[in-house]
This record gives sequence, C-alpha cells and structure tokens, in this order.
Amino acid sequence: MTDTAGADTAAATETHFRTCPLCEATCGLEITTRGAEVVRIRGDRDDVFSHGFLCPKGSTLKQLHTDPDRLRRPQIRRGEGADATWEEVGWDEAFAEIERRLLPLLDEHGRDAVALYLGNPTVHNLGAGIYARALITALGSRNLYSASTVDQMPRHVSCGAMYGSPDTIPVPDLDRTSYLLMLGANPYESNGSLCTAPDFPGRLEAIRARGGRVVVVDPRRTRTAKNADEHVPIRPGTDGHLLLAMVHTLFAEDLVSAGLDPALYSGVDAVRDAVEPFSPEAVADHTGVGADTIRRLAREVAAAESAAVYGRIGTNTVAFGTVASWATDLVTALTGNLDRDGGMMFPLALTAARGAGKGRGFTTGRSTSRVKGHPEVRSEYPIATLADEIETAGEGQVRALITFAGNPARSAPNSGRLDAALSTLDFMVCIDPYRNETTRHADVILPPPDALQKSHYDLAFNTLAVRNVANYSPPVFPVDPAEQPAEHTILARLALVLSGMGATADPAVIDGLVLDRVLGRATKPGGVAEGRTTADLVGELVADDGPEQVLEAMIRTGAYGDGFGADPDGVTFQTLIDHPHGLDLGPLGPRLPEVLKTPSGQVELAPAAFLADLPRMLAAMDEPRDGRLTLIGRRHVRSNNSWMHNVDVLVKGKERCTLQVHPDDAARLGLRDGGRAEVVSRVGQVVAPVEVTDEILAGVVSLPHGWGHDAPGTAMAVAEAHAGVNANALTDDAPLDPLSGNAVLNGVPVTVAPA
Ligand SMILES: Nc1nc2c(c(=O)[nH]1)N[C@H]1C(S)=C(S)[C@@H](COP(=O)(O)OP(=O)(O)OC[C@H]3O[C@@H](n4cnc5c(=O)[nH]c(N)nc54)[C@H](O)[C@@H]3O)O[C@H]1N2
Ligand SMILES: Nc1nc2c(c(=O)[nH]1)N[C@H]1C(S)=C(S)[C@@H](COP(=O)(O)OP(=O)(O)OC[C@H]3O[C@@H](n4cnc5c(=O)[nH]c(N)nc54)[C@H](O)[C@@H]3O)O[C@H]1N2
Ligand code: SF4
Ligand SMILES: [Mo]
Repeated sequence: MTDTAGADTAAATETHFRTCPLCEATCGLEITTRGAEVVRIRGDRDDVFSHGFLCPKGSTLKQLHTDPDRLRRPQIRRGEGADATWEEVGWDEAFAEIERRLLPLLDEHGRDAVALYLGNPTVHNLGAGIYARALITALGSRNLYSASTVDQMPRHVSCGAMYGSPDTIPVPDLDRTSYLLMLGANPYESNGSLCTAPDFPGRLEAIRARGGRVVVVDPRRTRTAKNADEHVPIRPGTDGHLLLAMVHTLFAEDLVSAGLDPALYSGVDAVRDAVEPFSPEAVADHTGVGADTIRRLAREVAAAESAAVYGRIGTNTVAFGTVASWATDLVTALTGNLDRDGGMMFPLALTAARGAGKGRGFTTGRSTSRVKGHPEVRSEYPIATLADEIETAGEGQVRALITFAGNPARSAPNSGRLDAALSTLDFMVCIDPYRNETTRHADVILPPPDALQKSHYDLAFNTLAVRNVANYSPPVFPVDPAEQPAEHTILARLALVLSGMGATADPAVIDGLVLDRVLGRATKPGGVAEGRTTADLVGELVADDGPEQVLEAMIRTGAYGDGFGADPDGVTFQTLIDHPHGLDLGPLGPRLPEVLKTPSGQVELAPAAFLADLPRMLAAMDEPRDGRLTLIGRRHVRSNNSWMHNVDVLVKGKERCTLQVHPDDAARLGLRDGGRAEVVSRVGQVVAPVEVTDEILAGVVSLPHGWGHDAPGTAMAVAEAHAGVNANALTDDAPLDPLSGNAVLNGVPVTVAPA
C-alpha cells in the first residue's frame, strides 16, 4: 500500500489537480503531495468551473485516504452474528470464494435469486459508471435496485415522459436566470443535486446581486431560505399541489406564454382541464400556503425576464414525487422558460451525442416485482421492496445480494426491517471500503481503491451541469493492480464469475466487450466513423486503461469530438489531458427539439399516466389530519449521506443528529431543548436528542438520515463514537410514489413524546 505512516521528507513536493468526487458539485481540488503523503488539499483557483471553491468535505480526501478503518484487503466473514470473525484474504481467494458460494445458488434457484444494489457513489465513479452495465448483464437478474428510488427516480420518470428519455433533464440556468423558484432543496448544505454548480451559494447570491429574485419553498427556514429574497414555508408532501395551483393561475389569468410553438408543445389544453380542481383556494389549506401567495408566485414567474423552477429531495422523495417533478417543468414550459437562456435548459456534455429530435420514448412497467407487483422503472424495482423479496419464500426469492457503494441498511425506508432481512441471506458480497451497517452482513467484502488512488471523470454530473465543462483527473497515487485492483477490474472479475467464465478469467475480456459496444455504434451506417473497423479505431486510442478508453471513445464520437479524424479541430482525450483545470465548453445553449426522444418529436406536457395520478392528489386534500407530527429529513454540509461520519474533522463539535421541533410543539408535548424524545412511526421507534427551533414549521419535525452507527459488527470507530440515530428506522416502506416506485422519505406521520 502507498499509505503513509511517516512522512518521507526527502521526497519531492508535487501538485495534482483533481475533481472532488464526493458530491455533485464537481469542485476542482489542488492536492499537494510529498512522496506518499498528502500535504494539503485546497480549492483549485484555476478550475474553469469551481474557481477555487471548496466545502469542508473536499479536503477530507486526505483523511479518507489515511483512515485506518478503511479496508485495504478483501475480507471474508467466518461464523455468524456475534461470533463472526473477519479474515483478510488475497484477491484470488476472495473471487474463488464468491464463485464457490454464488454459482450453486444461481444454478439451483435461477438468476433472479441474486439481487444487485447500486449505491450513490456509483454515479461518482468513472470505472463503475462504465462497468456496472457489464455486471448487470452478466448477472441477468430482474432484481436490480439502486439509491435512485430513495432519491431522483421521480425526476427520471417525469422527464422520460415529457422529453422521451429519463436522462434528458433540464437544469436551472443559474448564472443567467433572473428568477429562481426553488422547492425542497438546500444547496447551502448539499451544494445542489440534479444541478451541478460548484459554489451553488455564490451563484444564488449572484442572482440577487444582479437584481434577480430567489424564492425558497421549504418547511424549514434553511440557510438557503435565509439567504433568499423570500421563504415560503410549506406542509411536507404538498409541493405538487402548490405547483398545480400555480399552473391553474397561469391559465386563469391568461399568463401562459403566447410564444409556445404548437408544433413543439403538445397537451396544453389537456393540462388546462386537468388542473381545474387545483385552484389556489382549493390547495391553500392543504399546502399551508395562502392562495394570494400562490397567485403571486405564478405571476412573478410569468413576469420575470427569465425564470427557472427547480425542485429536489423535498419535491421528489414524497408521495406525489413524479407529479411534483412534472409540475415544476409545467410551470417552466408554460411561461416560456423551457430551453431559454436563464430558464431551465438542457446541458450538452462532452460525452453526449447530438440527438435526432425523436425517438422511441420512455416506458415503465415492462415487468413487475414478484411480491408487491411494483412496475419496473429503468429496469429497477423500488429499494423499498427489497425486504419483501428477501423475506417472501417462493420461486424467485432473493437469496443473495451484491452491493456496490451502498448502505441500504441506513439509507432505505424501514431500514430496520431490511437490515434484519440482510442477515438471513445465503450469501452477500459488498464492494465497499468500510465494514458498516450494511457490509457487516457480507460474506465477502471487496474494497475499492480510494479517491486518490483512482482516476476521475464525471460522466453523470457533467450532463447536469449549469455550464458545459469537462475535467479528467489521473490518479494521485497510482496503485499496483495486483495489490489493489481498480474498481472496474473488480466489477469485471465479478462479471466473469457470474457469467460462468470463472474466478481466474482475464478481466481484459470485459474491457474488450465494453469498448466494442461504444465503438460499434460509431462504425455502423450513419455513425461518425462509418465504414471503419472498431479494431482500426482502437488502434488510434491514446488512453490505455479500460474506462479511459471507453471515455475516449465516447468523447471522440460525441457532440464535440474529433470523430476519429473526421473533424481535426474536435476534442480528443488528449485535449482533456492538456486541460488539467478543466475544459470550458461554454454556457448552456438551446437544444429543442434536437434533445427530444419522444415518438411525437414534441414536448409532452400532459402524459396520460400523470393525469391519472391526479385523483389521488385530490383525495389527499380531503384526508383528515390526525394530530400526529410530520417527519422530514435534512442535510448538513459536513456530512455525506451515511458514509463520511468516520472522518473526525467532520463529526467533531456540536451533535448534529438532533430532532428539530418547533417551540409550540415542544411546549405542547413537554419537550425541552437538549432533552430526549421518543419518536414512533408505523414501522419503528428511535430516541433522539431534541433541538427546539422556530426554523421549522409547527407540526413538522426533522431528523437527518445516514446516522445510527452503533450496530454490532461494524468497524468504524469514529462513526461509532458519534453514532446518532437512524432516521430510516422511522420511514415507511409501504407508501411509494406509484409512478416511480420512489420511497416517501419526507412527510412521515410520527408521534413524539419525552423519553
Ligand atoms: N453535505 C451534504 N451534501 C450532499 C449530501 C449530503 O448528505 N450531505 N447528499 C447528496 C445527495 S445524495 C443528494 S440527493 C443531494 C440532495 O440535495 P438537496 O435536495 O438540496 O438536499 P437536502 O439538503 O436534503 O434538501 C431537501 C430540503 O427539502 C426540505 N423538505 C422536506 N420535505 C419537503 C417538502 O415536502 N416540500 C419542500 N418544498 N421541501 C421539503 C428539507 O427541509 C430540506 O431543506 O445532496 C447531495 N449533497
Ligand atoms: N430518510 C432519508 N433517507 C435517505 C435520504 C434522505 O434525504 N432522507 N436520501 C437518500 C439519497 S438522496 C441517497 S443518494 C441515498 C444514499 O444511499 P446509499 O447509496 O445506499 O448510501 P450512502 O450513505 O451513500 O453509502 C455509500 C456507500 O458507498 C461506500 N463508498 C464510498 N465511496 C465508495 C467508492 O468509491 N467505491 C465503492 N465501491 N464504495 C464506496 C461507502 O462506504 C458506503 O457504504 O440515501 C437516501 N436515503
Ligand atoms: S461541494 Fe461537493 S464537490 Fe465541492 S468540495 Fe464539497 S464535497 Fe467536494
Ligand atoms: Mo442522493
């Protein structure tokens, strides 16, 4: 290993530039090393996108690198429960063990008996971004799950229906907009999501500095809300109602843009009819937002020189997540702000191809989950139903699980149940750097290289960025592949085991298959390198490692690429190498209709499935309130979902896993600041420290997710000393957003009492 015990003072000091992979903001880091030691990490002032910005997590790549609890060698569990011990083994032995245990299960029970869960860091990972598909194909199981169904799946579904592809997602043109309506997002803590914008707070302040307006809709007066022009408190789970009432106002007051091209937008009249019952008066009580405010917001969006309507976790992880996500784009589109400078725009990433303006469209429900009959969405089932599939006997029962970069025992709803279900599996393999609440159930843990040991390119988040940029970072500390295989090699070897080619097969086989798929598209008739052979193109690649070669192929055949010589001025992989501070491809530009993949070639404003969900929204408005409190989540800038609590500099200081309670509720319930409260939901119970604050709406309580690090059998000493409680012991796995299968993590009924 290259980890340092003592500093090598004789070694030369070097400077490396690298994109931070920890969140979606993609900040550029300047990393100073001496030998195998990290001397300093700070923001790269020359980064074309982040200009030196950095949050407190960015510099902790150093602490993650040296963390003694981070696993460096494969681990095999011997024994069960409290008697389990962990044995460190070599890589060949680990893969042999997986082959020995997993293949008989596949043979006896079929492919669906093995499930796969992909966690959030998968999307921040070049090797996984490219090789996860190979693993999925080799596995051949319908039991695919990911963090998407506790996150942004509603956005994929709304965009899939409206624009024809679930990955065609418009982002707020932050740097040019004059009006931003932001719902259920707190970028002062999260640095943004589905909107890649390093220094998101600075970009918000710039909107106001240039005379624009920022309005934040949130049940809490967050830091983002405090720094906005206006904070609109809302009852959890009701953003869809608010937004449809805004749409209602646009029609009622004749504010729908006259410039909407009927050839491009379909369904305007159907939307007008559908929102008829959602007048501002009708939703005011349910949302807690006055009818006058709703009308004013609609008028402001319509009148603004340019406006963007952006919703995130608070609008997605709720009972009407898909409709709410659709409704954000309805307000944008109907006011003429879709695909316009300063509105909501479609990025064009370096790896993207230009579209044809039409396509096959997006469908869901091509299969249904075995136990609860949930429709497949993007070939996945809801993570909320994985416990059902593990617990319920019968053909197709899940008996084994592979996790990659995930901690569903803390991130999934009713995670107490899932946690228990994991311990009943016949076999579990986790690709993960820590023995945490999930991976403690594994039979084999395969540790990946850490961030400083691997290369980086943001395949996912460049497609969601508020500026078209690209940045490739080579590894800071390259590792010997025999000691520590690259993540794509781990995935390739696992794929070879699953496809029956054996634990000792050469992973280069998978490299070839993955690369051929991308190059095959380019050499086909109509492709950018039509008429040439893939072998010919492979011979021209500059990159020499698997994922980099695929990346190079994507870039050179993509919208800006050199087309393998067809456009000598086009971008190549070498261009990226020559731009260590990033390649700036400029501000977002209009992309309609080219970006569309709907069969009609139009923006579908009124997808039938969404209209069919509206009666459920109306029914929710009539549900009696039973006096229980409503639980929501929150994030803190020094935390990152469940997995960075082992970094001492991030967790020290004031306890952050507290239950926020409004003073009126505290008085009524007899809770005091600093005391403890028992919180009970349909599925679970926790005891948490109380923080009384008027920053939260009365009737609502908030607990951050990703805590609860006191489970036996984990090996994260710092996290254990700052355990906190698991919010997802309270969230319910039964109610889902039916259109996306997304979990309802915000708006959970709970009772609270002094403990
Ligand atoms: N520091 C830090 N950064 C992160 C992460 C992290 O854990 N820590 N996680 C990353 C990930 S995976 C993601 S997906 C992003 C998420 O990025 P954001 O969406 O910005 O995340 P949150 O901070 O959870 O903000 C959600 C807000 O919604 C509010 N809310 C809850 N319910 C409702 C509701 O019904 N309606 C409305 N309007 N608001 C509601 C909450 O009070 C909260 O302020 O952050 C990413 N960045
Ligand atoms: N109540 C509630 N629950 C939530 C949310 C909420 O707002 N409220 N937010 C949801 C959201 S948005 C998300 S994205 C999910 C996240 O859910 P998950 O993805 O399941 O959980 P994480 O906490 O991100 O755990 C990441 C795991 O990846 C490992 N890891 C870190 N880096 C790497 C790497 O480079 N390679 C590999 N192989 N492993 C790595 C870590 O050790 C950890 O085990 O949580 C969701 N859960
Ligand atoms: S904001 Fe995100 S990308 Fe930037 S330094 Fe912090 S964790 Fe890294
Ligand atoms: Mo997320």
